[in-house]
Amino acid sequence: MSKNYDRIENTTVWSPGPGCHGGCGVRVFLKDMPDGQPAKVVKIEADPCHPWNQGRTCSRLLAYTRYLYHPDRLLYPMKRVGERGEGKFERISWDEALDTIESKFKQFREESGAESVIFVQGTGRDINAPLTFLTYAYGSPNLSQLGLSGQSCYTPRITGACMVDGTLTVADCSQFFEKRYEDPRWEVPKYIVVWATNPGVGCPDGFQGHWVVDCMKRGSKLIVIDPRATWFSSRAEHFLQTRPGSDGALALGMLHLIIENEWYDKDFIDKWTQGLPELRERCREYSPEVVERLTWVPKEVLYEATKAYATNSPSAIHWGMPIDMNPEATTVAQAIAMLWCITGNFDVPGGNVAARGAFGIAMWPINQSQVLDTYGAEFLEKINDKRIGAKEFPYVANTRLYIQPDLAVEQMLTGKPYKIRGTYIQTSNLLGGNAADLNKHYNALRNMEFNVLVDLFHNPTTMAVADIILPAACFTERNSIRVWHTPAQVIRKLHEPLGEARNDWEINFELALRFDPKLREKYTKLEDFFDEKLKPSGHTFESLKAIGGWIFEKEGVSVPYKRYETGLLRPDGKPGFATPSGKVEFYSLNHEAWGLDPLPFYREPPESENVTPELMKKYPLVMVTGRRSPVYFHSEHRNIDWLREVDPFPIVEINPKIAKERGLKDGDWCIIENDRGKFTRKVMYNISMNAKCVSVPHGWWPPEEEGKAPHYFGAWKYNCNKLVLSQVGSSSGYGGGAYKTVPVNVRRAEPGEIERLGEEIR
Ligand SMILES: Nc1nc2c(c(=O)[nH]1)N[C@H]1C(S)=C(S)[C@@H](COP(=O)(O)OP(=O)(O)OC[C@H]3O[C@@H](n4cnc5c(=O)[nH]c(N)nc54)[C@H](O)[C@@H]3O)O[C@H]1N2
Ligand SMILES: Nc1nc2c(c(=O)[nH]1)N[C@H]1C(S)=C(S)[C@@H](COP(=O)(O)OP(=O)(O)OC[C@H]3O[C@@H](n4cnc5c(=O)[nH]c(N)nc54)[C@H](O)[C@@H]3O)O[C@H]1N2
Ligand code: SF4
Ligand SMILES: [Mo]
Repeated sequence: MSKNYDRIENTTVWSPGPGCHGGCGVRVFLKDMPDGQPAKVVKIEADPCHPWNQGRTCSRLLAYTRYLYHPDRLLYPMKRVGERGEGKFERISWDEALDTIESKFKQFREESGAESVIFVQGTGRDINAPLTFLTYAYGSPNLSQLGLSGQSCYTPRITGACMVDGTLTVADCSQFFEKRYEDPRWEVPKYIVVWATNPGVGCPDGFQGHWVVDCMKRGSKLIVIDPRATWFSSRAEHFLQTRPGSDGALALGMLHLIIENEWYDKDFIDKWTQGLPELRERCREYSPEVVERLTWVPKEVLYEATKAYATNSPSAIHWGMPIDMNPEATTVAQAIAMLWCITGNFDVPGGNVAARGAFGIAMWPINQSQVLDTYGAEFLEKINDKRIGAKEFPYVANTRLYIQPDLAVEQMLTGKPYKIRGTYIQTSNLLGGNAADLNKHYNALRNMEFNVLVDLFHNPTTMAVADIILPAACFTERNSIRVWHTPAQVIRKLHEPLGEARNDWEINFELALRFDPKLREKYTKLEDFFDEKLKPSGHTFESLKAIGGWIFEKEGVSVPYKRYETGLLRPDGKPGFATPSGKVEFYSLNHEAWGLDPLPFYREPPESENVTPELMKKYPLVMVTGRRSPVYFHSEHRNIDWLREVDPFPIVEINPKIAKERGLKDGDWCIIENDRGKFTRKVMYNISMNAKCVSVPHGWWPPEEEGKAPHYFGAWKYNCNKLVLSQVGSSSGYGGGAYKTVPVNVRRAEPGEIERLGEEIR
């Protein structure tokens, strides 16, 4: 058979299309086309020589050609010509689109200040750097993942853990070394705690699930903490089947057992930590009996699992986003970070290693001190003055640069303390799956004078609120760089984009130069910016491309281990940790200074059996939303035929016992409801589900349904977020989006009820 491609090129993926937190090295099979047409991608596969994924990848990547060449892709800039919701858009030129955005946003800036525009991203695809660049060039303090209640994805874990050990860590699966498992410096973790994550399905947060499997093949045993059975739990030595939202109590219970049984690392504690006596006192409130009641984990199971983790070094914990959706999530993150510190598993081979970008490269300023370095004190002061939530919440004011999203949506509705007039939304589908409290976000966005959306397909958000839509490019259509931990990698453009789609980076770069002309003195083209960032690696964009596209740091900040001994963890270069005391803080001096509890503690979910027992009588089941599907990324990919075939329906996973009690058979369409609303799902029996919980995947809006108002592709029929609270869930300002602990009832649908569901937009 003759081959249907002309050449194979290598590059790195970081969405679009698979929908990912990125990193895979891939091989792209290209066919050159006649008459100057863009080369065609005929096939794609994982690169077996790339150290990150070593030939492994996901189904969404393998279906890439169905995404890139999908007939519904947005290929030209468009403006709305009918009423919002009518679905009438007209093609316009890039010049007209960018001129309109420039003049509207400049008008808002002059009349109401730059803070009157909120810049919105979804999860961390290749978007954090370009959006931050644009936001600050325009001058707005309001950078956000609007809709994501409590900023409850990674931010609470990162910021909470920083209070303890001053950094972000990940389970050590040898990913910081080019030779990976063969590197003699690395050790196999004896235990890996898989805590509130299912990494095989989603490779979340730059961590690949197959790395855990690789460690298991080399001897690692598992401890899994999850309310649901998963592939990993079925292979675990200890499976702690928890009550959703109770991870804080569990972590404190583990700390209590470790301290009382002296299963800790005494040398490390004496030399490098402070606050153990205070922590010990606090943990006494979390006896095994109390923890069993709060978490549903039998105390014997708790004891054995804790002992296994604490007395077998090295061992590692890898955690997932449901931690962020716990009430008071930053303090839950604190407690878990204390576990890897107290047991001496911090920055040791096979433990939890400090995760640094290769060569110390930071693509965008993440925290206050980096803003200070990049933009200066005056700018930092200015944005802190107006940033939504900075006055109310110490973490918003002092740690990461995102606003408090639950306050932001209120402000969009009330105009208090100042009016928000527009949004720039890039990589987020708020109404199709992201935002808690769907109706509230719908009304807030409709209340804006001008919304810009940058996306690849129409979705409920573009339909309901977009005034201008800009078409974004797929990953083989664009240049970029990725330095999320290691290695430093280039993403290379392999063919011209389809239609007039553009790289998000190029779009934002051009707008940024229009809003801040001074930037033109520094950069003439986007690659100048990339070269500036890559400088510490000794490479330019082109030279890194020429050597194969990726490079590891040989020695320096991103190379483990025990960097607290060598001064690589602190900005001043002194040994120790980047905390106020320079030590691991079991008692947080930052918290003390900010008026927060210096010690970790547990809070109940806002609606739960112990807080709102009356409500639980009416809605006795806990809906845990958002477990990931291997073939979808959030609200994407329902239109990709190869993927949809695998997971065709919006389902609810339910224990057959409680389904039968409600007269529901496997495959029936049911109603799921609480006082905030109702939606429908197809019943799927799952005998491993706890009989008090149901599991509902999020992000469902079938693209084949009607897009215009009031249908919005069925968003109001299937979107579970109608029932999710949007309210501040943490005294720090970050965490506590109550997506995993929603009281509901499940019942049979009345005749005609499902058809009417789309009509109750309020
Ligand atoms: N009920 C419930 N809701 C949840 C969650 C949950 O667990 N339960 N999880 C929450 C979490 S953790 C997160 S992070 C959010 C995620 O929320 P979002 O990131 O908003 O997720 P998506 O629904 O994938 O929306 C992304 C949109 O951007 C487009 N897009 C994808 N890549 C690009 C790109 O590179 N450039 C541009 N311009 N557009 C792109 C896609 O077509 C899509 O329309 O959802 C949250 N929502
Ligand atoms: N295929 C695919 N991959 C993805 C995504 C996607 O949409 N699709 N989304 C990406 C994004 S933005 C994120 S944030 C990550 C999320 O990925 P993860 O961090 O892995 O989080 P989840 O998939 O929400 O949940 C993982 C497990 O936690 C369990 N869980 C639910 N609630 C609780 C709880 O309260 N406590 C405990 N201990 N466990 C709980 C769930 O049952 C599930 O098995 O995935 C990323 N990767
Ligand atoms: S496996 Fe993960 S990083 Fe690799 S292409 Fe798929 S989603 Fe992206
Ligand atoms: Mo996320």
